Amino acid sequence: MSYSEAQETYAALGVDTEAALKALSETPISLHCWQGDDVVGFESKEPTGGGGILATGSYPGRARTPDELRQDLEQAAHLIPGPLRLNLHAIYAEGDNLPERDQLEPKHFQGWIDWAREHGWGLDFNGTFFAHPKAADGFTLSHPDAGIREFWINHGIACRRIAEEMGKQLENPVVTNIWVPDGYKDLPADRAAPRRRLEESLDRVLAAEVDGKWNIDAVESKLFGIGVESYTVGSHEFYLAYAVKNQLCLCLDAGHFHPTESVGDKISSVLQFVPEILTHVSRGVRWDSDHVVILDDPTQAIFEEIVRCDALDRTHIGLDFFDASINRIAAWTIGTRASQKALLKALLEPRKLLRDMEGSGDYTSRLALLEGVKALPWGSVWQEYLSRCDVPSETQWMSEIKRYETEVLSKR
Ligand code: RNT
Ligand code: ZN
Repeated sequence: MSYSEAQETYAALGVDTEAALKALSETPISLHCWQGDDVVGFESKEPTGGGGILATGSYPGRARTPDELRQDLEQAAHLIPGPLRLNLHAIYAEGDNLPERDQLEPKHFQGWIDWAREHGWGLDFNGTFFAHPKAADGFTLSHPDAGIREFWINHGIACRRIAEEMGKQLENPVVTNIWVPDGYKDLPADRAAPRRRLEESLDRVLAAEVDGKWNIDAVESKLFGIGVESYTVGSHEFYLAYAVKNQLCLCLDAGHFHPTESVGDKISSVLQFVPEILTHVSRGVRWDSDHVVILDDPTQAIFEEIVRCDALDRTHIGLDFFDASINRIAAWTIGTRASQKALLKALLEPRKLLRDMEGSGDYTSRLALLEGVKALPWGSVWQEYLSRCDVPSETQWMSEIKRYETEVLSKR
């Protein structure tokens, strides 16, 4: 179906496809740098791992240097429509003599800042509270040892200052997300003490004066991780309460809840009490496996709820998956385009009609229409967007990946 026919079909349901395309084109997606190198970073040459974060697979072509990672991101950007941001972790600092993580400074990220400016991307940031000797026994900000806590507190502060400088230079605020792996493999005898220490440490990280105009603080909970099956200090309840109390941005990672929980359903609740949310769009298969995002029902529900809550301006959309068993640039492309398709479909929903049906108690029509919209020609609207953004269609972009694989990745 042509775009103009699709436009008419939607118009008959009260949906303006041009308004949907405009909203889509104004919504940046934050690409997570760590899909490009299996969450290794540039501190040392060898993958360090830890914190229960595990990229599995050995597909050739992993980016090993900042330049390789930037080259790969530029390739991905040719295949992804619309505005992008780059989500960096502290372990992606650049330089020959990098200091310890508590001493990192903006200058160690200047290469990224310059690259982002040149390409018109915004930046986001994360402290790296894993893959480090001081995280080896499974605790960081909630560690019983005050000295180790101090190290991680100073790391958190350093990261917020780096983010502030990134934001200032790019004139575009940076979301700094805090996720810590802290927890016990087996049943704790004291669940409260580590949580009290985590709160104290976070209070200290956030007490450091950083301009809220350029740095937005976010916190991310988790249900469990590998080796931390019985108890996670930073649970959902902990961070939800902490974010509400301190009016922080709350990060919702799609893989960090019980598999039968709907992350989409949480959005309207938390937005009532926190100023902003950050999504980590991800796909857990049986557990928090961080598979590449696809256009599935849980992903659709997340974007539907953001749009239904009219909360695009209070939502930072970030991705969080890492698959080392397939082409990493294709993984970025598949996951980002899937998120954008979900967003577009949400924007094309005949909201008014559905709400009128609901308001009048006609739940039969509501269900019929919710099911009916699945067969509407949203694919034609998506194709129109791809053409306008000068990005290859769904069946064409993989040939670019194959070419890049032959010309670049296979030579690494
Ligand atoms: C881990 C969290 C966290 C990380 C990244 C690398 O379970 O989801 O967001 O994936 O910070
Ligand atoms: Zn996450």
